[in-house]
Amino acid sequence: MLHRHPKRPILSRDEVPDVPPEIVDATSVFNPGATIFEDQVLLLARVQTRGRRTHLLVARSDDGIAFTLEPRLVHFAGIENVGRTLGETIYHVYDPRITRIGDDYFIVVAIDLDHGCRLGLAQTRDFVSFRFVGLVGDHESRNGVLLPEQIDGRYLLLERPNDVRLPDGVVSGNTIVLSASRDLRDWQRVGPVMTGRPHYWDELIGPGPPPIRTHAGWLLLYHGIASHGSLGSIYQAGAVLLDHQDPTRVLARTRDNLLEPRQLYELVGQVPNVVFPSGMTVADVGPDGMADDECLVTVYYGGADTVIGRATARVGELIDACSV
Ligand code: BMA
Repeated sequence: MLHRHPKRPILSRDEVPDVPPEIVDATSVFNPGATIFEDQVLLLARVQTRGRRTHLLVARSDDGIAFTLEPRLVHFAGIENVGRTLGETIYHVYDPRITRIGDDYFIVVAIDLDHGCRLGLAQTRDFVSFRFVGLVGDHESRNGVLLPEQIDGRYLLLERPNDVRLPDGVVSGNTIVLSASRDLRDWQRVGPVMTGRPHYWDELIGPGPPPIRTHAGWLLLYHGIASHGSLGSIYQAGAVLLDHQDPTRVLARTRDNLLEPRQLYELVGQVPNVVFPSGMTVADVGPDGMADDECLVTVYYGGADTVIGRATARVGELIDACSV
């Protein structure tokens, strides 16, 4: 359904530039945010070092296949205040989802702090300087993405609060919820959108890249986790259609996953058996932000927490897959 590009993966540690002393001989590059910027495909890639530190780097490409990573660490100006205010250390900032609204590019990230994981929001207009806007809500959460449109004057965010403690002690979540804000600072929970399906491929879930507007509703990719106890988990990708005016309403959802770990670089790596869709671009979207069936969706995903893969599908194919 999602067709992998023959250059597999499209980015790996071999292409990560050294940025000494922070990055030297990087371990991995994965889970990128993606957008179109100045007629290029731009990724915000998560780079992990041999010290298990995480940095975000910009990568650009003319064709969406051959990427060059810039030898510069992305810094969200003001993020240090979060640690100071909470009296906690910021350990990692990762898994960015980029949403364009007008001239602004908003980036939702996961932030690992002493007490757990929170969502943060940053903004840029040039991908050179970035401003930290604030934390999203006051609860533990991971995997958040802003919708590309305001509805009734409110910004909307799909997120996956971390409120399930797994038998191994890891805190995760099985429900995607919708939150709303008028100023991007004060967030209110609107309601649940969808939950994981126990015993199947998507027992635990989290939203992927920004949803796209189609005639059938918001088309959202999400990741689903099948847990196999001490043998670990399998991360896969699926899709769901949400009502345009009320995105808490699920209209249709893929029965099966659309992308699962099959290639060696998805099966083997730092965390085996992971495809993690975090970035997406859509070609030929209309001026009203609407993608028709023929529009090509390109997904940039993390493979085994080690590399970046790329897969494509037509909007119509993804809509059809939701309705099976
Ligand atoms: C999730 C996140 C992702 C990661 C995935 C698989 O909980 O931490 O960053 O890709 O696990 O390890």
